[in-house]
Amino acid sequence: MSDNTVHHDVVVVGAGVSGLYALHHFRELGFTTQVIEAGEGVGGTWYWNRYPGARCDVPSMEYSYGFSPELEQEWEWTEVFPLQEELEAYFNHVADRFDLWCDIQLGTRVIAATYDDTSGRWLVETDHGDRYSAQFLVMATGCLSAPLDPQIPGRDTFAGRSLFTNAWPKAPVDFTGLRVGLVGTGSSGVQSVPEIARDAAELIVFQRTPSYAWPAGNRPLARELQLEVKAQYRELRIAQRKNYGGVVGTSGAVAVPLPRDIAILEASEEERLAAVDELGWAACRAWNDVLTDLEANELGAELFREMVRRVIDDPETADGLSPRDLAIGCKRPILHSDYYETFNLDHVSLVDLRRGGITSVTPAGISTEQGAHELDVIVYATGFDAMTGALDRIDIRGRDGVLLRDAWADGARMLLGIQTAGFPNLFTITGPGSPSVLANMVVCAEQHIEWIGELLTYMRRRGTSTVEATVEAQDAWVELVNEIASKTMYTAPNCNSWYLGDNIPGKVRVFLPWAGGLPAYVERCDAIAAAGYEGFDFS
Ligand code: NA7
Repeated sequence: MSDNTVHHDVVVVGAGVSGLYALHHFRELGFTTQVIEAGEGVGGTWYWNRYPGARCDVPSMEYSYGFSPELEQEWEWTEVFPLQEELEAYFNHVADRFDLWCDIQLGTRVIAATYDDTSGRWLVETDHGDRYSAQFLVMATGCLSAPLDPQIPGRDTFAGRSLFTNAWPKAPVDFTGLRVGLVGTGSSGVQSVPEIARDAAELIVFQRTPSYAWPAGNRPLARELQLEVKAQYRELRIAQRKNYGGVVGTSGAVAVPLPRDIAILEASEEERLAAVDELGWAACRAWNDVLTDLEANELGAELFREMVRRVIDDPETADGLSPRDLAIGCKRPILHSDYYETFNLDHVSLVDLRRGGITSVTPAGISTEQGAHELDVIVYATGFDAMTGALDRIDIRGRDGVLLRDAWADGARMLLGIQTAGFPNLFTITGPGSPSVLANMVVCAEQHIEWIGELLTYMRRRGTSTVEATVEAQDAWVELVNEIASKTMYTAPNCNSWYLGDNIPGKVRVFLPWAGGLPAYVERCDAIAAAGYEGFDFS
């Protein structure tokens, strides 16, 4: 290794939710740690996705670190579901408070990481030509951080302004008087539509697949409620790890309530419609069979469409916004504020691409098989190459020079979503095969980092220098991940989602996260550690 290589115990890639805590925790354990971050600031998702209306769909008081009781008490949240700017401020505060900045290199992208068999160390290279060597490499690169290229012909020819929700400019964007086209109706599109419509002269939403979106019921966080939660934070943190999604539902924030003990298949049409009268948008999921039986799911979907018809004035727009041939529970539920209501405004319209897709972007705007639309701005809310994208974009070479993306050519294979065979001392925070995107990301990140921290301390105590998942344990885990997913709506026959990689042309179709819930996952992690890290090889 050349002389300008900087040596550390741990290199962490990414200064988002995971990377910040990884730095703090590993440093506390006595490991010298360096974080490398592509953005010019910290916060990861909450740094890049600064589009209007960007908001977390987990309540603020639960989407926060539990490692420091002082931090929990001093930080004041203002809303039940926090806006991007509040989250970005929170993560900046964390970096200040725990003196993290000195060990974070901002504005630097890791382009390659190579394991050296002889020294048992990772050599990490950046786009600035820096070289770091580390015993342990921790990829805190995020699950939704590699932007998808929408690959629409002519995209670069547009004469107006093109904006991406997942790389939004820092300077405020003024839509006043402009004709705006928005492509994509996942969470990012759904959140930004009402905000852009507030100022734009015209907003045209280009929708390929209608979403199931539920009103978030966001509101200011009352001081008394905040104090009440703060008084019970210790119990809350324990309860989070015992909850399927790591969200207990404090702050009264339950947008999608738990199902009642009634089967929709046994309900009459009057009873189903009465549920809509009573529960509104929640009615479609309020039955115990909707997420387990496809026929029941379709009956639930019809109740959702009934709500769309009740809210949307124009029948054609209502039909366009109605999901069809798409199971409820296939994709991540979307929470919104006034999304559907926005389509009742005169200057907002929907282009339902199911009736004819986008053919090209032209200098003037967007052309579809249904006609052309002249625009001043195009907003792409087209999503991410989820879970594996950020890892695939770095040349990560393990034992014998094998590239991680080649090792995963038939789908990502990891043990616990933490390690992959053939890549010693490489760890992934919230990687494929862990609850990650199906649970509260902050809780998942803390659990992973603490588990890895214990493993590193165990190795230091025993004087071992490398750890690596065994192929057998990894295969068994991947099989279990698939088996559990196969029993859910995530893999229903009519389900296409980024959980499965369906949004990326050519990506192998494999269900990526662990759908068995956080408690079962934490139990497995703890049992493996208690058994001397069963399934991992040490040398
Ligand atoms: P998503 O949920 O992946 O949504 C992307 C949207 O963009 C989705 O509606 C896509 O339609 C649409 N899309 C993508 N490419 C195109 C092209 N070429 N033409 C038309 N429409 C397109 O990403 P988000 O950023 O909204 O949310 C990601 C996650 O962040 C979300 O699940 C939350 O967990 C937070 P499709 O459905 O593929 O037909």
